[in-house]
Amino acid sequence: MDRILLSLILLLLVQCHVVCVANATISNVTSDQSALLALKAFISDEPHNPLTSNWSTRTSVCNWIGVTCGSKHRRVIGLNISYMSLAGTIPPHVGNLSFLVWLSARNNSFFGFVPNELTHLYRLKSLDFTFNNFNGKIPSSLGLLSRLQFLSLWGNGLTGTIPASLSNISSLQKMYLGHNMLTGFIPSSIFNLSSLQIISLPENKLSGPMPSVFFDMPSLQLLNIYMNNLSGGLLGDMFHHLPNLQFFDVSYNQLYGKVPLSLFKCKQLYYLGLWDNNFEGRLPPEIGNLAMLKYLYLGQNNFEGRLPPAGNRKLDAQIFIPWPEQL
Ligand SMILES: *[C@@H]1O[C@H](CO)[C@@H](O)[C@H](O)[C@H]1NC(C)=O
Ligand SMILES: *[C@@H]1O[C@H](CO)[C@@H](O)[C@H](O)[C@H]1NC(C)=O
Ligand SMILES: *[C@@H]1O[C@H](CO)[C@@H](O)[C@H](O)[C@H]1NC(C)=O
Ligand SMILES: *[C@@H]1O[C@H](CO)[C@@H](O)[C@H](O)[C@H]1NC(C)=O
Ligand SMILES: *[C@@H]1O[C@H](CO)[C@@H](O)[C@H](O)[C@H]1NC(C)=O
Ligand SMILES: *[C@@H]1O[C@H](CO)[C@@H](O)[C@H](O)[C@H]1NC(C)=O
Ligand SMILES: *[C@@H]1O[C@H](CO)[C@@H](O)[C@H](O)[C@H]1NC(C)=O
Ligand SMILES: *[C@@H]1O[C@H](CO)[C@@H](O)[C@H](O)[C@H]1NC(C)=O
Ligand SMILES: CC(=O)N[C@H]1CO[C@H](CO)[C@@H](O)[C@@H]1O
Repeated sequence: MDRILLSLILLLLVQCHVVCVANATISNVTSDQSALLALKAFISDEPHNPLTSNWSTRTSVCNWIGVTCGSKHRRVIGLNISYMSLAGTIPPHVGNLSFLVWLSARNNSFFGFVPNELTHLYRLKSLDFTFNNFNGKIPSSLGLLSRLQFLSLWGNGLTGTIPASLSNISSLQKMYLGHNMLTGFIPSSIFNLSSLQIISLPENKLSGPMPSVFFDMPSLQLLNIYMNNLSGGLLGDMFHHLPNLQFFDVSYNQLYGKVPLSLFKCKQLYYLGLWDNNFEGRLPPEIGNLAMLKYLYLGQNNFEGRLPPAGNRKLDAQIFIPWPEQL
């Protein structure tokens, strides 16, 4: 009995020792500093680069431009280097910023891969790499960032498929992956994430069928798959599970068949883009019940009969793609 207890305590001690040592090696503000200096070293040293003079070891990292520290523990919790005209790669060392909650590097010229080491940032709630030149695949290990609420890789050169692991991020609210070169099917498991408010995947090369929706997603407001290569039909009652959908755009795909009646039960819908597919049949009078509808794009299909009266709606005008909103 005593021996069992003793070995249990010993085991716990050994485990704690291993964990504590592992954490200690990446666990003070000095390691935050070396991670940021590594990042700086991977950014090309142009005259307009504000980090060159500002990120200096003469002052605490907490005074560096773009860096936010926690008020109590003085560790780096936020990094915002958006709109700084920076060019370079993101080194794996960024994964050592173990207290990071948000990482924003929008509108720069970062290139290369999105590093796998970002998955060590298990506190991360927001990852924003909008408008850069990243290439390679979306690391499927991003699915381990279980606290992520905002993910934008919009406007890069990413290839490969959308990893199904993203549907493991149960806190994800906004997913912007538009304007890349993503291929393959849209993983249907994404429509299992009841937290999602925005799924925005336009201007990629996604193919296969439009996934159906089998579970209620009352939070989903925007579903944008404009300009891809989806085929097949929109399945019967999928929109019953999307009662608060406001924006639905599947223009410029290869979809066909009738538009399901359930779509016209989405009372909040203000944007409906079906332009340039092979939809057919008559649009039901229920379309007139969509009181919020302002933008309606139906052209370049095989619809029969008269289009519903325009009212205050923009019919077949220039299509508008909302960019990822800022946090
Ligand atoms: C951080 O830890 C390293 C060893 O891991 C140590 O050398 C350094 O003095 C520590 N820095 C601070 C500010 O505590
Ligand atoms: C770096 O920039 C921050 C924010 O603009 C400023 O408060 C700080 O004084 C600058 N530090 C140096 C060393 O230039
Ligand atoms: C990052 O900085 C930009 C411009 O300085 C600002 O508009 C944006 O809201 C900031 N983002 C975050 C997450 O702090
Ligand atoms: C930070 O990360 C890099 C690469 O992931 C690693 O080689 C290095 O040992 C880490 N540095 C510290 C100070 O923990
Ligand atoms: C961000 O980048 C996009 C694409 O290059 C550009 O159209 C937009 O004007 C940029 N925004 C800012 C504020 O620089
Ligand atoms: C989601 O997480 C579970 C549990 O960690 C794991 O078994 C599963 O493989 C993950 N799914 C994907 C698609 O990565
Ligand atoms: C969606 O979730 C349900 C219930 O949690 C599960 O049975 C099903 O396998 C999931 N589907 C996918 C595609 O992940
Ligand atoms: C679109 O998908 C079809 C198969 O459904 C394929 O034959 C075609 O090459 C794809 N087109 C593009 C531009 O990817
Ligand atoms: C890198 C590493 O081992 N980090 C661990 C530090 O400790 C926390 C719990 O206190 C773990 O959740 C981390 O995974």
